[in-house]
Amino acid sequence: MRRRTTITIIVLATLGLVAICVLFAFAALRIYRLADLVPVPKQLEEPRVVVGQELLRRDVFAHFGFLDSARDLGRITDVAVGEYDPHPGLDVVIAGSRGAFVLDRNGVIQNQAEFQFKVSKQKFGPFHFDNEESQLGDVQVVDLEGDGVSEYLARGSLDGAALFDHQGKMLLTYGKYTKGRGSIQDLTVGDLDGDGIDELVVSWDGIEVFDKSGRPRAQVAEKFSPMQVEVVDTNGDGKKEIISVDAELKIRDSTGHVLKEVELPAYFGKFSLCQLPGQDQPVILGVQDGKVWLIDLAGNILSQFDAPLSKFDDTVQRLPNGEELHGTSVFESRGVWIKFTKDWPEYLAVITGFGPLDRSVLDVFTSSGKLVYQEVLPEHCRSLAILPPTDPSAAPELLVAGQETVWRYRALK
Ligand SMILES: [Ca+2]
Ligand SMILES: [Ca+2]
Ligand SMILES: [Ca+2]
Repeated sequence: MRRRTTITIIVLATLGLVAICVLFAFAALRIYRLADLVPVPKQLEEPRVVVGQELLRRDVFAHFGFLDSARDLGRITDVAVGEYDPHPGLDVVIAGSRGAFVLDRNGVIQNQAEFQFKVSKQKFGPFHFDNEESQLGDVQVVDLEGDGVSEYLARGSLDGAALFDHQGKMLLTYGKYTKGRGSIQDLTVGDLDGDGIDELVVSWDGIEVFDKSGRPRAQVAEKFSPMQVEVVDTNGDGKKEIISVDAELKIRDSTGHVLKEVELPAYFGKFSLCQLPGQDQPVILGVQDGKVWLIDLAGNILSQFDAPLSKFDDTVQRLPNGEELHGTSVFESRGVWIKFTKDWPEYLAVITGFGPLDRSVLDVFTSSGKLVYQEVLPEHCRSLAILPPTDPSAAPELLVAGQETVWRYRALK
């Protein structure tokens, strides 16, 4: 009898353990595959080249799979090409939510940084555990002093925004969520006083400016603060201003006070700055209403290119906790002008991402807005960069960064 009871207890305990494991696995899977909860619109279901198969060739520059190096890198949020580590020579830096890799031009890893997050003590019922504060938003490659050694800027989320040095050591963090204040909207960097060292510009209940070490410089309190701020010289006088773009372009001086507001014909939540060929000042690039917009820093519309596959009905999915997911609105877009070969004109390559979808669209336009290449990519892509050739007479390549893969495009001739 006793033996049977013991066996029953063992069986029940094993079953319980298995059930707990299954539940945990399911929970982990749900978090990782959150994107799967949002229906992919028909037009984006199948990753494919839609237009211009004969124009460009794509291959994998680097891949960081879920089981290998992705643990050190997290999901990729930025790719940058330039002089970014102490060894001379061109670097390709790939930054993710947990760290960054420096690669050479052939995609060979040179070194890596693992971000050292803050750890706080959390209490859950009778249990205490360490909570790693890694919800810091998209990470961007920056160089605060222009010394050719990269730093990493996490632009802010529930655990605030943060700066990491080249080795991944946390330099500062700011703007963590509190019940009263919410969390920081955005943190960006830029040299506002022209001394060659970047200042930090924060959007959080207004605009705050700090020096590189986090000492306060200026503050303007406001009820609503912009979702995104950037630092750029808007009028060509050599001094940089702070800009934000939503239903209007707002230009502020280096202390955060508004200098100028220009109404825009569409609402842009996120935007990027894009360098026009042969011009010093960048322009604002945004994708909205099925079009790629280029807007100069005085607020003039320069062009609107039709970007089919960037506009869908807003599919809303309700999660069990009541949270709504807006699946298919354009979330963010970035663009670069690239001359794929000596004989081709400059093309504008734009990568567009959609909320939490595992898809992006790469559009390549001529300067008059003709779509010459279009591809649906199987990952959420947030960044693109130009890889210049070693031999100046050769052709550059385009790098496009998805969450796990960085692809390389070159001209097919
Ligand atoms: Ca630096
Ligand atoms: Ca400065
Ligand atoms: Ca200026």
